[in-house]
Amino acid sequence: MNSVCWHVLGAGSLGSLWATRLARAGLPVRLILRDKARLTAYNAQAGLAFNEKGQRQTFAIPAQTLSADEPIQRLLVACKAYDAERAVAAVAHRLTATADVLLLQNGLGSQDAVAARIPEARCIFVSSTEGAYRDEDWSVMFAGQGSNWLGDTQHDAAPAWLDELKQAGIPHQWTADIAERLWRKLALNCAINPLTVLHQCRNGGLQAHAEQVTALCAELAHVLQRCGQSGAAEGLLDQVQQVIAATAGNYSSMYQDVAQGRRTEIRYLLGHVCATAAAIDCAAPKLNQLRLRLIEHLNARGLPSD
Ligand code: NAD
Ligand code: KPL
Repeated sequence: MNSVCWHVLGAGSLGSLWATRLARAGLPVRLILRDKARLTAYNAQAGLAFNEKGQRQTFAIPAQTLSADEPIQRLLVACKAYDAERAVAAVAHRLTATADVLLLQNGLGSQDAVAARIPEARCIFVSSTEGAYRDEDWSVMFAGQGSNWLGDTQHDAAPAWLDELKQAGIPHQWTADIAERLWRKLALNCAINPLTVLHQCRNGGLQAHAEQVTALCAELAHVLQRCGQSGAAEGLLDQVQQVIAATAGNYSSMYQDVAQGRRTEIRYLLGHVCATAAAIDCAAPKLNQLRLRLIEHLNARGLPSD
């Protein structure tokens, strides 16, 4: 039987990381690019490059624009959380009646917004702890081993195509509770990333602000418990301290976004926790204050605060 084509929407860091590994395994892949200009630029290259441990391999993955008319059976949405809904809306008419849509976005909020736009499709949420960045256009550096947790909030059964991820060497695990995974990563990101921006430090620099981290974790755990995510609250402070120690020399992704003048995913991280707390009448003064300080910091640098 012929394999179903993987349409990868967004040829950024994670999209390229997935697309090149799928192509390396001989699986059919198509990149979906924003417009004709991007398609022309891509077609002028030999393909998409994958770099790992000093080795570089280029894959001539065919590409198309959002407005191509090829039907989509399996879509990997690999843009930022703030772009996901609009990007999916642009290809919604191309999805088949039984399409699977994988959502790679960090944080929470964008996945439900996308799922509401395409009620017929099976939406699978992914929480990724892999790391990648683009060293130049159309070239991705695999920067950090990790895994991909996949799950579906509507159906428990894992899709048969998970074997293709194995074939492609994409580390993954199916979970019956993807919401807990996403909430836990969100909490971790909320406890670390905004403070690294405000204190202008690497993750390890937060060891000098241990009291602030501890108080924030206590409030995050309280909100998680109140919103029915007790599992994600368990051992949160310990995990945050472990991540701070293990990544002490690194700059958080939000720190890097701000330093490079890029929009952050604040709305889907701190914004989502604060909105959830407000919706259930749960006091979260430290998180709200942190969010306001971060917004002020972003505004002062001319960056969007949503
Ligand atoms: P990125 O900015 O490198 O890539 C996003 C790509 O999507 C860009 O190339 C952008 O041009 C494209 N895009 C946006 N709108 C589009 C549209 N309408 N049509 C076509 N393309 C469009 O982002 P990334 O780092 O790959 O992150 C993607 C998601 O994965 C984020 O939510 C991020 O937090 C999460 N994540 C990233 C990493 C990482 O190491 N990069 C790790 C874990 C999670
Ligand atoms: O995921 C991260 C990020 O920088 O976004 C870590 C390293 C866990 C810090 O929150």
